[in-house]
Amino acid sequence: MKRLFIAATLATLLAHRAFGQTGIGLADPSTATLYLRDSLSNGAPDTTFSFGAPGWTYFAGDWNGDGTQTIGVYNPSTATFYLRNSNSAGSSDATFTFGSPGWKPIIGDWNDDGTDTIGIVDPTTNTFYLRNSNTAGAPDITFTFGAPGFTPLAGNWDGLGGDGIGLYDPATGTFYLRNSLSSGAPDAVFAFGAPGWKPIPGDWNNDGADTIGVVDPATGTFYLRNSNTAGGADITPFQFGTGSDQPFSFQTIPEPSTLALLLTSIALYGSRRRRRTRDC
Ligand SMILES: [Ca+2]
Ligand SMILES: [Ca+2]
Ligand SMILES: [Ca+2]
Ligand SMILES: [Ca+2]
Repeated sequence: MKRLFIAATLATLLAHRAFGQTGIGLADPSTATLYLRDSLSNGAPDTTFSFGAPGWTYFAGDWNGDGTQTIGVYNPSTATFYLRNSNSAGSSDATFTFGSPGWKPIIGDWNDDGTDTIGIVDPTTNTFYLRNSNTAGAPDITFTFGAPGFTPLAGNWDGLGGDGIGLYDPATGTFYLRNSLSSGAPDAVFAFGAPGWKPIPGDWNNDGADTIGVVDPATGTFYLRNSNTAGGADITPFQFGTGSDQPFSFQTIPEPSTLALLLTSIALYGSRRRRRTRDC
């Protein structure tokens, strides 16, 4: 009975785990200023700070595996990554080169160990070079995917294992998502948004699966969807920034681990038993 109750509670918690929180960030490429908002709605930034330099490429990742994602930046002229473990101004906690000047950075948990690490895409050949450590060194995974000219993406599209990769064609607003870190056909192909809009993947409903979003650069309006299919926005479209900034998502409150969920279900069982004992 006890085991059954814990299993049922754990299954319910896992199926509806909406405990974490995903925020959105904008980097102003002209001033190297970051604007972070903790909720997916209209409003002012919750955090504003400077990091990096004008013209660099911004993203967020969980560099230290503590469940929250913080800022990183890539200098495309020197192929240098600068990663920081808090969302504040200050020096980088890790600085190293990876790839070649002009290549495009992507971030993901390639080996599903809870820590996000770096990747780089050669835009002339669409070769992906992924590394499982945030240090200089040889890539751990190398493959080609898609056609040059597309924007590379990463995310846990199926909510299983680690992150997969993707491409966004800005000319047509089409996403090409693949769950495996290898060459091959995409697992999902669909259009979302309009040509010229900016892609922003994220786990908007905190269920462990990353899904797509787009930003209209003319208005700064975010359209976020909870499944990797064509359709409308699931979250009421909201405006943040001017549309000229670089958008990215970040986990601001971590999702609980399966162990934490198990402990919660045991605690719930204990409190239910105590209640029943009192009622008798
Ligand atoms: Ca972290
Ligand atoms: Ca990892
Ligand atoms: Ca996956
Ligand atoms: Ca999700």
